[in-house]
Amino acid sequence: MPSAFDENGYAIIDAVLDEEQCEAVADRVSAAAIVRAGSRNLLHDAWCAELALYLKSCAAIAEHFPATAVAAQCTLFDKSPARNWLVALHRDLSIPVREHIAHPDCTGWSEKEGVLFVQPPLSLLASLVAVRVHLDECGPGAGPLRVVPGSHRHGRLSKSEARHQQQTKGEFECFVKRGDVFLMRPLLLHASSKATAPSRRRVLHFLFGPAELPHALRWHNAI
Ligand SMILES: O=C(O)CCC(=O)C(=O)O
Repeated sequence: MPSAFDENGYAIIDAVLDEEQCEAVADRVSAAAIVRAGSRNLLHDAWCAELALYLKSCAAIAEHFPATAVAAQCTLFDKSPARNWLVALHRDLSIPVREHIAHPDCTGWSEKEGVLFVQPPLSLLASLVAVRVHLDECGPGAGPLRVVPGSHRHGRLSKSEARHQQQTKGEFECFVKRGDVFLMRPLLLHASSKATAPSRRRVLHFLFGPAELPHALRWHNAI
C-alpha cells in the first residue's frame, strides 16, 4: 500500500534535530555564509556532509529512499523581511552534475555558482527526495513553502495544467517547528510567498538520489 508520502509527495518529520543540534548547525551556517557568496554548494563543507549522513541515519527519513541513496546537493534558503523573496509555482527539474553528456534525454543545461546543471529524465526526477531541515520555526508570516498535494504524480505539466492542479487540489502550507524536517519530492509543485512577519526562516535543502545516474551522468558531488 502506498505511504502518505508516496500519495501526497510530502511529509513532516518532527524533531529531527534537537535545540542543541539546531544551534550548532546554525552557527556553521552563519560561518559558511560569511566565507561563501553562494549558498548551493554547502555539501562541500565537512559539517554539512556530516549532517547529510546524520539525516540518512534517521529511520523516519531513510525509509523513504534506498539504503544506497546519496546526498547530492545542499542549498541554504535564509528568508527574512530584510532578505525576502517569493517563488512562483514550479517543480525542481535540474540536478547538479560533473560534466556535460550528449544525450537527447539530458536537456536544459545551465550553470549556477560554477556548477553544471541538467534536466535529467523524468524517471530519475521521480526517484529523488528533498530533505528540508528547518533551523527556525516557520509559521504563516515566515513565507512558508506551499505545495500542491499529489502533484508529483502527474508527469510533465504545462503551466496551465500546473495551475489547474493548484486550483483543484489546493495547497498545503508547510508550517513547522525548529528542528523539524519537511520531506518532499522535487516534482511536487511548490511555491512560497514573501515573509510578512519579523521572522527568520533558515532551511537547509538537501537533495538525495540514487548513487548511479542514467546515461553516464555523474553527480557534481555525492556523499
Ligand atoms: O524555500 C523556498 O522559499 C524556495 C524553495 C524552492 O523553491 C526550491 O527549492 O525550489
